[in-house]
Amino acid sequence: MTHFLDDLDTLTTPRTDWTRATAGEIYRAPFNDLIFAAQSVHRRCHKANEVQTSQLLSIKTGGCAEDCGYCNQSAHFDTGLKASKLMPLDDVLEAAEKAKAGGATRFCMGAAWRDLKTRDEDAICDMISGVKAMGMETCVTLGMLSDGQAEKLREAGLDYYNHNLDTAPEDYGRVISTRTYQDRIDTLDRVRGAGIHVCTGGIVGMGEDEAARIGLLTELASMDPHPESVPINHLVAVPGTPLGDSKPLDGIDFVRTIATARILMPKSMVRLSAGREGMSKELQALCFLAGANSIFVGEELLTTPNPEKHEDFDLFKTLGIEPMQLPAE
Ligand code: SAM
Ligand code: DTB
Ligand code: SF4
Repeated sequence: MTHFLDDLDTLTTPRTDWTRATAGEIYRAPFNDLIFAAQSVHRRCHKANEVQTSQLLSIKTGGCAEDCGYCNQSAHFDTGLKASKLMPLDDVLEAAEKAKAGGATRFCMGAAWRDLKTRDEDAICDMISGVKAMGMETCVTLGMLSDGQAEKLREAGLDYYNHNLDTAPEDYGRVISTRTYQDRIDTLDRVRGAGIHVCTGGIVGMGEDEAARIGLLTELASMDPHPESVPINHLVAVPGTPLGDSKPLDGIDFVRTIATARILMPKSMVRLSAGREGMSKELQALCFLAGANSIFVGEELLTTPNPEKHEDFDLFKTLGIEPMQLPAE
């Protein structure tokens, strides 16, 4: 009988009825079988040698009311980060122009907010429509949304909303206490309901166990439809945060996480997100082989370092990877 990891016709059809048991079987498969299956799925559903590039900008930094244990922007922890107010529109648009000139195709604006306040909606919509007018894809991550807000953002030209599940439901309380897993799912439902592409994923390397990584991936792959974009972040451990002295996840386990995401959500973009600064070229190459096909470019993520752009484009060249281009305007 054919092993299910060899049945590519079935694997490349997205399904939302994954169980943790099957996801665990995939995650724990012999490494070569796992990578071969993930790469086979990948090249049936995506261009084999193409990677999408997004660039982040922190439009409002620090002083956040939430207590996410990984985050240096929470007002609950003393990390020495300087908080700032919402950035003026012109500065945001200038940064987006630079990102576009540097080759990024999507501009993702992040704010250290618990939720989007009515008073900030117009300023955010102006940023979205300004970036959209440059011909870039737009993404924002602003915390929780309430009824009607997602529609407003969509009308301004928003393509993607990022809001992460972060970890498995049973691990969540260890990391965050100020909002629930269900709050996150409610925001994602509002985003989906407004016709905005969903970008949601999580963080590994937070001291979670393997079951929690498999649980997170199963939650993501149970969303119907699957999120269009799935960021897999490795924790950027920041001293002063509760998770600041977490031990990095073993590289092979990290690659297993990426490969399992690729197989569970064959058509989604899987983003090798935060944490690349600490990764070797070889580890990143294995992640691309395992099906990652998106990265953040630019020397800063939101508040922490990311590889220099020229290093990333050199790596692409070494690997024969083409950065994804936007369709001609
Ligand atoms: N405040 C909003 C929120 O939490 O939804 C938007 C910005 S928040 C920084 C976006 C995401 O970045 C978080 O959900 C988390 O998954 C990720 N993140 C934050 N700090 C991180 C860190 N130190 N390492 C890795 N990922 C991190
Ligand atoms: C996501 O999943 N990763 C990005 C983006 N969505 C907003 C954020 C990573 C943040 C890393 C820590 C920092 O630079 O502040
Ligand atoms: Fe605030 Fe977002 Fe950081 Fe949580 S992850 S503390 S919500 S900025």
